[in-house]
Amino acid sequence: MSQQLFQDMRQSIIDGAPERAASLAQAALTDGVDPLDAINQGFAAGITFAGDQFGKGEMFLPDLLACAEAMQSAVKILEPEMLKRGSQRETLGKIVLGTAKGDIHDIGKNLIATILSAHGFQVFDLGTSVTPERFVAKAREVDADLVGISALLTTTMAGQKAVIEALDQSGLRPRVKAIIGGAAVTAKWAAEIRADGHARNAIDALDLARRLVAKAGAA
Ligand code: B1M
Repeated sequence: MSQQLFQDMRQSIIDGAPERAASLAQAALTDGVDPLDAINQGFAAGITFAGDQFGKGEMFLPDLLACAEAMQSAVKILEPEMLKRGSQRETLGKIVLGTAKGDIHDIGKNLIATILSAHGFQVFDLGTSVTPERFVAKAREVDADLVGISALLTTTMAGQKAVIEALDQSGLRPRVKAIIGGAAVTAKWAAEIRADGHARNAIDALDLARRLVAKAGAA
């Protein structure tokens, strides 16, 4: 039953069908499917396939945009349930989150924001194409514990390094920890730019953020 549902979800993204994606997301909630499973096993499989096709030149940008729109409409339906499932009152820490300068990919970053806020983090989402100066200013303004920089393009990964350097220069680091993520981000890149950690998905990001604030609290 779920396997067929996941398969239909994947296909709704590949077809760039936002209404079908939204109704499948609703069906998943009605059936009690974990919204993160719906994303990881269903919808995200579709957007990954579409991205591969695009990379091979077998899909054009307007079609990829339609796939992204379908993905966003599914996530919008699943979001309230993700927040509800994780909802807790205690504040674990504050995180300033954004996508690196020049990068407008925000589906993954928005998922990270949802999961972190559902599990007790206060999230200050600066949106997309954020300059290092804005990351630093917001981190200072809200007295952040963490700064999270997402980057999906190999070219904008340099923006993650620029944010970390700006945090160093501002004197906010090492107290404020910098975490990074995005499809092409590796442990090697994270070490090279001296990030405090990297995560491959939303659950990894939650574990990492929890570990970093706990370590800072114990120090
Ligand atoms: Co673009 N795009 N795109 N795109 N796009 C990629 C990234 C690409 C790999 C596709 C490909 O060619 N195969 C390629 C990059 C190649 C490269 O640099 N190596 C690419 C390109 C080239 C481009 C354009 C340049 C295309 C063009 O204009 N010619 C252009 C760039 C625009 C810009 O940013 N300046 C562009 C545009 C777009 C759309 C607008 C059409 C759309 C984005 C819509 C939106 O985000 N609102 C889009 C999409 C959808 C993709 C793919 C297909 C899917 C990305 C996505 O949403 N995945 C992508 C291919 C791919 O990644 N397989 C691709 C689903 C999401 C849930 O996963 O974002 O990986 P993800 O996030 C994950 C993890 O990475 C991690 O957790 C998330 C949740 O699990 N994570 C973090 C992410 N951020 C994190 C931060 C953390 C921790 C973990 O801590 C802070």
